[in-house]
Amino acid sequence: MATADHDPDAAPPADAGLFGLPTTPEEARLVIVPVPWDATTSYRPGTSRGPAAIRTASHQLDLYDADLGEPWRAGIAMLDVPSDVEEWNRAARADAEKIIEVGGRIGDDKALAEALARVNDAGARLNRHVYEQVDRYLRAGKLVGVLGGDHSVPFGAIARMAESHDAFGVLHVDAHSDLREAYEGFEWSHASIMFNVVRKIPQVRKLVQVGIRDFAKTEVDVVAREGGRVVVHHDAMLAERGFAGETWRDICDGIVAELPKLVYVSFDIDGLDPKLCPSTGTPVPGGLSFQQAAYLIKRVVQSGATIIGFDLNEVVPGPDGDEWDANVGARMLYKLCAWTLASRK
Ligand SMILES: [Mn+2]
Repeated sequence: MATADHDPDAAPPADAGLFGLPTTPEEARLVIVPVPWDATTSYRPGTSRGPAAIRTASHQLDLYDADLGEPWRAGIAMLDVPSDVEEWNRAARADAEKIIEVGGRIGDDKALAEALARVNDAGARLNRHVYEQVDRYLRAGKLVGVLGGDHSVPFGAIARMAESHDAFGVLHVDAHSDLREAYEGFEWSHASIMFNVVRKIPQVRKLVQVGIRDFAKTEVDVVAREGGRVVVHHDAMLAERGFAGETWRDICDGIVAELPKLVYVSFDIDGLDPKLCPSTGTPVPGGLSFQQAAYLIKRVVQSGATIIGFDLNEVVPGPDGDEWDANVGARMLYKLCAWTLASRK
């Protein structure tokens, strides 16, 4: 069945694609690349199961959007969850657990040093995989979003964006700054994604972080060293401005004004209030409401900026088949898809 014949009011079959759509990657305008990866998750693993859980939960969504009408009609499709990546992840995770157990302090233990080297190799391989997937669909003229997996996942996607765009900004919604250098020794740690982006991708002219509420002194030092290239909107400060009477609209427009006209969105679900993502790996109290986050994305597009790509990560399905985390993740994914499509009209 073609996208145009899809009935959004009918219950989709269990084997339907993302959002219950029949759209194939070939006919889609926007392709979602699922990456089942949580090799270096330090606290609670499970985000490797995020893409499959989000696809299942997405069948429950009503697809009419109050702002944008029927964005799905443009064609949105998610690739199959790659089983080879699942296998690399299992192997890397087994090695990583030995290192996490000793808090990354491997000393002169040769076996641990070898395990660490294998984890770092696996991270580099994952980066190549994501790069190649994104490259393939960009070359086919598609828009691309990446669905993690932990927050190490999008590095290859952002690196690929840098080949198409000399200068762009990253809007980073997260509870964490992710500016740690090789956290626990893992060069490609989920907690190091933005450190790696800032260090290795000069085309990222601006990194604007929103919702940050758990960070280390070394990360504050990275922000200072970058001298304005990295802007942090701490969750507490955003809340305080609201308490003082500033509107969320004004706050969002200030955030948007800091970004270049080309924007990549990196969205960690734990940037939201943890009641919206209780199973995520590293939850922190505070955070954005769903509507605050969706409105921020909307203001980016309404400002005239273009969303060149995005990722959504750190969604962990709940225990015993609880769908809440994946339900919220599917809804945020739909918002990201819808506004990305709208910005490219
Ligand atoms: Mn985070």
